[in-house]
Amino acid sequence: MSGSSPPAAATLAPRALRHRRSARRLTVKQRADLRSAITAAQGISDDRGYQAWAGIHGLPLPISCVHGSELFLPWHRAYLYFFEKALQDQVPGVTLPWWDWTNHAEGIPGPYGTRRAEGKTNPLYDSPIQPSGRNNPRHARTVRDPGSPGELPSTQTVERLLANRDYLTFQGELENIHGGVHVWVGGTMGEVPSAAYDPIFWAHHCMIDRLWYLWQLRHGGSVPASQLNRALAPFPMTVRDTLDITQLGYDYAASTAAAKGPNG
Ligand SMILES: [Cu+2]
Repeated sequence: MSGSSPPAAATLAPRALRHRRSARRLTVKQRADLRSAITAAQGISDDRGYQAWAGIHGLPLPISCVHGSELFLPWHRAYLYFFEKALQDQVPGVTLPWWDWTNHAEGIPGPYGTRRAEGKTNPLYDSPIQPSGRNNPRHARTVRDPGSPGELPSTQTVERLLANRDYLTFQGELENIHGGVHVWVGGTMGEVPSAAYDPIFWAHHCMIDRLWYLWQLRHGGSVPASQLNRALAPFPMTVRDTLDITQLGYDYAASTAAAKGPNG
């Protein structure tokens, strides 16, 4: 964690909510802002930069991400929160979009799918991988090998998921669905040690975070009391700090959040 990291969310005064939007529905300006923020973060070689943020998840060691545990959703919520703040330090107001992979009309969403955008290299298409972050020493950049869009999780799968009342059951099922999408993207995304270097990692996890939020809206669900004070290292947050996204200063775009449905 950077020495200049913001304080824990619980100590921050409430402020205007920023909306995270579907990657497919970004305006031209929102796309451009996102590309600018990622490009700027890629240009920073210290711990505020893209490579350092991607490296927190996996390589270089320690591998901090939490999978297969009760902390899967809270840990990744904290991770996205601080990464988004790092992007906002570069381009004020920018937010992470989510990839609605239940829309089978396309696989990789448009802003992430082309090598070039607006006449320049598209920083959402791929990313360098710092030498210490390479799972395979020969892989200096992220690659993808996506399946066909129809193999992605369906709206019915998401509906069944959201119907779970029990938090831990819900979380376990969501993590499984999430893992399938990592494998679907393939290449770098298919390997935990390097997955977060692929720019689409953040849009995928934003969708996971949004599904947790939709579940929270539907079930008013909290997590088991025994979980609340667990720390989410290396982030200065506990599980409790992650439960209310409006306290964290963001929301999912109103039209879709209000529908409480899976369609972004
Ligand atoms: Cu993941």
